[in-house]
Amino acid sequence: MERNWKKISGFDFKEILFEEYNHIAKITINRERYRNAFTPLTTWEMSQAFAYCRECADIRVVILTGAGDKAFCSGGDMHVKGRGGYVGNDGVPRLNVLDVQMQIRRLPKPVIAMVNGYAIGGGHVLHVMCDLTIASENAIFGQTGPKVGSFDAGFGASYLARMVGQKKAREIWFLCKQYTAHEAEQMGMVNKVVPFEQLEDTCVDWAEIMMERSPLALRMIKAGLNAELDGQAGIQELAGDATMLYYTMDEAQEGGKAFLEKRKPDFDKYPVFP
Ligand code: S0N
Repeated sequence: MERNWKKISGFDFKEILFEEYNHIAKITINRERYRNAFTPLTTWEMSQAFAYCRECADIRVVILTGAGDKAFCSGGDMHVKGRGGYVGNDGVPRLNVLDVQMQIRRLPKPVIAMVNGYAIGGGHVLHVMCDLTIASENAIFGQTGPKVGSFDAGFGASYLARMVGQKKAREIWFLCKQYTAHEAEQMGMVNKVVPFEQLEDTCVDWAEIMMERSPLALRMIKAGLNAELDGQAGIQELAGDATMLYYTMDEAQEGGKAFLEKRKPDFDKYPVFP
């Protein structure tokens, strides 16, 4: 189905498209010529788009994808790989895709990877970071790091291993083979495989189903699933959500009010659940 994706205004992005339809934001890496490899500018723009998605209450689900029908993302752009990272126009080497990884993980809304072709290297890690992955039948998955002089031993290794198991994760990294969409689905890192023509429809359908669910319930589930794996940082995320909820309650309001009114707070009037 043809959808009227509207450009989200206020940004002058050069390497991504940032669009919205029915409370769904779509972030598209727009470097088709290079199989949607990312530069420091691409990842900086993605960071800004994800920050907007976090702040904007109207956005309920995010879809991450790549332009065209050949690639989701082929990782860091080798043309600008220098010593210490990927070098932008300012001459500074950066690994700022790591910030994008964290933004996806901490976004209190579902993120769907819409994998429309190659998800390779750092591009593979990006789909791993997303909450759900829906892939077209032509999608190809794999890591290449040890073949091309890089590696992602962070989420790209440990979170991948949680998904596919330690043996498979080691195979993926040590051999640098490529896997079909169905193989990736069998390994547990893809939720659904569909024909290319149905890819966007399926992602939007899934987004719309999730939008019928309680946003706060989804937020808490995501934080809980993260917390199990993320140690103190995961507990901080979950605890932050608990604090946010506490602040919506009269009991928390009473404490602040009492301070400002220079009296003792009366917490006894609020229910205590077993
Ligand atoms: C994706 C592949 C398999 C597609 O093959 P296909 O369809 O045969 O197309 P090609 O002819 O190969 O490509 C078309 C044009 O696109 C260019 N291109 C493709 N990928 C890249 C890329 N990654 N960088 C720059 N250009 C790319 C081709 O060069 C070609 O251009 P022309 O027409 O001029 O020849 C195939 O293209 C492929 O294997 N690509 C390389 C994939 C790869 O190895 N990617 C890994 C890159 N490294 C990372 O992502 C590392 C991540 C990382 O370093 C990291 C780790 C930890 C923390 C942070 C980071 C970080 O990156 O920030």
